[in-house]
Amino acid sequence: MRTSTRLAAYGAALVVLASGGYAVGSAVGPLSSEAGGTSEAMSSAGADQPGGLAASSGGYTLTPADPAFTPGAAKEFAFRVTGPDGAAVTGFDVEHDKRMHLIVVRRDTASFQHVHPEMDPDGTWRVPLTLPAAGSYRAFADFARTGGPAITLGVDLVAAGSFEPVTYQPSRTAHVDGYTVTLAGDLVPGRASPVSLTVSRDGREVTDLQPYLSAYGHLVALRGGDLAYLHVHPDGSPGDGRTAPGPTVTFVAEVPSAGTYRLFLDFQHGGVVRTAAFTVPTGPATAAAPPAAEHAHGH
Ligand SMILES: [Cu+2]
Repeated sequence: MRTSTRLAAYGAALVVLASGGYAVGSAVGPLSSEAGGTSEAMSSAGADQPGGLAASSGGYTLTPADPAFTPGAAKEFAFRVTGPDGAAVTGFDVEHDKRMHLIVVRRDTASFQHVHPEMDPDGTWRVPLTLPAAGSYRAFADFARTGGPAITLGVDLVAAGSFEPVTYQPSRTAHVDGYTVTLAGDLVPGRASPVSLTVSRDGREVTDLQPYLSAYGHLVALRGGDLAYLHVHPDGSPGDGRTAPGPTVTFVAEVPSAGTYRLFLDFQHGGVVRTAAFTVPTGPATAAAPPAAEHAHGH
């Protein structure tokens, strides 16, 4: 009983957040103080507004065939993207090696998946997907229509059942499968901020990372509170003569507002893609962004 009460309370909070996110995405309704930064970012650079807050943006709409899952049970997840004319879009550009990137995160960010669906000729995308545990999830479709701008649309998925939301304290070190990944650099709101991630295993720096999605790492940043999805660009690419296969991979992130962000780094080594997760509060907006090579914090 206690669990279901907690779940109900958390669900109510999610509804508030979700509707707030929708208001931001569609630029209507009262804006909370937290949404102010987003509004500012929107008006100054509409194309750079955070993605993923709405199922529909710029005339494009993401529609899942069935958003309901059974926890732990694999199923084929299918969805379409319809365009301004209402028809399913079938022409997509390749970005980071793929025409469609699907990121699926539990709303508390305790679970993160990055998969690449395949498209049927009629524009239906399909991918095997398992929601590992009960909870409300956000699915982000990151794509560009042929010749069009990059767009990220988001929809909620659900795996029915009780769950306890996880909270995260700030952390710049991640441990995954015997690897340690440390993050250096500050996220400064409104400013292109270099972020460096250094990978080691058993105390030794890893210098033979393998390219994954045309880079030595793929980084996704999500804003705490509303899961705004932020594009993060790798600084350099394999084979450009200045980018080494580890131990350090550098990205440039521009976050739209102060807050705490969850960062997920996908990296490939030994033929396996692993994900390292970080929890990073933004640095003071008045401070100059430190060079990436400096360790801003002694963690
Ligand atoms: Cu992808």
